[in-house]
Amino acid sequence: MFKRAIVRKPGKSMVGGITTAGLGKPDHALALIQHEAYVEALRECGLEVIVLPADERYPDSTFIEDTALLTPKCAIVTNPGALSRRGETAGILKVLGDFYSDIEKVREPGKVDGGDIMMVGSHYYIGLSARTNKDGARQVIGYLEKHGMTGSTVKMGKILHLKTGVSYLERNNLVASGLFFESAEFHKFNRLKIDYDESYAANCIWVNDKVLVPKGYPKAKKTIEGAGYSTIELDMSEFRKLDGGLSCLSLRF
Ligand code: CIR
Repeated sequence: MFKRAIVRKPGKSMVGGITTAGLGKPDHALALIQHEAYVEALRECGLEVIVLPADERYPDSTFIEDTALLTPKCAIVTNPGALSRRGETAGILKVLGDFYSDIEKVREPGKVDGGDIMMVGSHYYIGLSARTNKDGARQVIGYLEKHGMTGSTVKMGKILHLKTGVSYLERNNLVASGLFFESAEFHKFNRLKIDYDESYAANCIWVNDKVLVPKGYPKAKKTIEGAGYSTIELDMSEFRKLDGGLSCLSLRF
């Protein structure tokens, strides 16, 4: 069970965030409304939500998941793969001191985005993407082992982050789209398939036995509810324009 989440409000500078989506520029005012609904949903799941102010210096800083990995035993601050996002880690480092006595740090030449790390109990799958390299994964696995946990790497195709295509929903259930559904690595899980035309919904989050799903993906919602979860639908249109999904907007711990 999670007790808390850390989020960062989207700043006006988000219109200049990194994107490959081709969906146009996000509307900041609408993004703020969607972000508030997201925070409300986390509260509904019983979490205390720490809301950090917008940081206009970093257009992508609302995607706070990429800056750290928060485990029950230690926090690991990442070294984000995109140069324009490197400075985001200083902000999270300050906040984590209130909650963790053991804070580790990924260092050059290691690169890691938190969106590439999926927690399954005390094991962490780390996707090797354009944002996360082998050295970064090696450092994360070293820190995990130091604190009695484990990690392994996952090869990936052309997809932004590991959790863009696969999400663990506890109780052995894993939603997966595309190649991840076939991946031998994940055969041991009860795999819930997300169709290609709804692949954005493969990024969803389990929060204390509810699942937050993006609005507008009815087949995915039905599949997840069919596995026994109650869902909360959230409109993510403005974050999707920046390649961001539900998991990216918070650090849950
Ligand atoms: C980026 O490209 O870094 C942002 N525009 C989107 C980050 C999404 N984060 C995530 O999936 N964890």
